[in-house]
Amino acid sequence: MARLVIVSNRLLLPGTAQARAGGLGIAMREALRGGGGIWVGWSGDVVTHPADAPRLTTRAGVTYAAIDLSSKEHKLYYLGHANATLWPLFHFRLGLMEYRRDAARAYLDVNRRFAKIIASLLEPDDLIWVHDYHLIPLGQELRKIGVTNRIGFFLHTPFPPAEVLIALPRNEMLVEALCTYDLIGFQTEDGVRAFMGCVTELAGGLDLGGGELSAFGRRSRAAAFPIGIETEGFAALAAQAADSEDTRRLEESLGGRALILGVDRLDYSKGIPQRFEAIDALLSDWPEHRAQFSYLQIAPYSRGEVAQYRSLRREIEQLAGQINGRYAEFDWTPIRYVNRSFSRQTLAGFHRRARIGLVTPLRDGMNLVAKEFVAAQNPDDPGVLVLSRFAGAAHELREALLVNPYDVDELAGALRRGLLMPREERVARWNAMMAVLRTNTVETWSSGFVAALEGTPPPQALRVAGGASG
Ligand code: ADQ
Repeated sequence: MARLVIVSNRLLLPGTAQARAGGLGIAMREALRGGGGIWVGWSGDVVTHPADAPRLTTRAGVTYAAIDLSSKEHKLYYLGHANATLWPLFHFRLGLMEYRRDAARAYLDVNRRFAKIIASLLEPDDLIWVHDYHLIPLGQELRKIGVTNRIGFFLHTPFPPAEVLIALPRNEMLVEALCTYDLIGFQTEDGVRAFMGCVTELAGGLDLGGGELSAFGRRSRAAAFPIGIETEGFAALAAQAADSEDTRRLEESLGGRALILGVDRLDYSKGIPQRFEAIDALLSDWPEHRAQFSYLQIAPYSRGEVAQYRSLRREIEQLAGQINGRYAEFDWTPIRYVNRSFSRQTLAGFHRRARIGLVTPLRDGMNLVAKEFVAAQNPDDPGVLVLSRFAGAAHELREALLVNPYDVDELAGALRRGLLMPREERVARWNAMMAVLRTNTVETWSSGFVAALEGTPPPQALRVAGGASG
């Protein structure tokens, strides 16, 4: 098998808390399993003069190549174009999108700098796998400096349809950059369809069927690769954590009440204010549920330097205060809102104890928390997943209670239904979802993408005669 070179915005060195925290760290570790590969990315450090060469560390046969950012790059590329322009755009939140030409330029410049560094690490047969919206132009920049390896790209977020993407100035550059990859992976078929729409409507390219496309003088392929979790590993972790000190303390604090649990990064894509409003609606419309449950929302701060995240923080704090003020008793508060993060094991134990997993993003590429909640359940007495229709995970977890997260009353109704659902129904729904998670794991995701990339024709063979688009 060819050597794999993975590139993502953040590089997580093994053994660090963030690498253990889940998500990206686990997915990349899975992709690099077998050893011999390289993972390149931003170290997380912001320095005055970033070095031209990466800092290399080798652990268990994998080379980690860390690149620092300057404070200007951090501000304009990372906080600016990636997280204040592309993140809201890709989550269909045009009202929150900011655009600055200097940030767009810095985004391209950082991708160009990454490309030069990566080119110096490559061997001829390496497969290059680029991750996420921060690095869309990377493949094109690698091609410009003569890299002829196969290059694949995977987008962890949703991809917006052409009518939304056109709000981005110079959107055709983004579409062209994506078309430069030999394989473009999305979380769902919706993502593939939206991208194909952009290729044909905005770039004059051709949809050749079966995910094949022709645009900007070359051919390439787009496909869905829904990301999964380490299903059996997470289930085992949750079973162990059932007796942990943290789970016991949580149990005692609940005093026999049902637990509704939300676990997210504090991000406006996750729909947290709507969840709080749904708790308000549930308590006001069905007073018999008062003091019968506790809703624990775990949401550590993220991207605090971006203005939209600071105002979200204020909004949620106010809502929690108002709702708790309205319904709390001297020995009960409906909402426990916690801004710190917890270890994977502690979270696994909390998921297992929860009667309801409340996962209601307004838009989400996949949402691994939904999958972790299901995997963590006790097979004999599982909880109920209340899941947004607009999370990628809703395409696979059809037996969840699927809701429109904007409809607070529908959400409140689903919470009530979950609280009252008989055990047999919970078991039947859980079995169906768990069967899907046992089939689609993080391992099948990673090996599926790599096999598909290896199966693409060599890049040199893909030029379309004449070089014209379409
Ligand atoms: P995220 O938006 O970060 O990821 P998500 O998939 O829900 O969202 O979570 C990633 C991981 O972070 C999970 O393993 C989860 O356990 C962990 N996590 C989340 N909240 C946490 C908390 N409060 N404390 C500790 N750990 C927490 C992006 C996309 C998603 C996509 C993933 C993977 O936005 O749509 O599912 O990448 O492709």
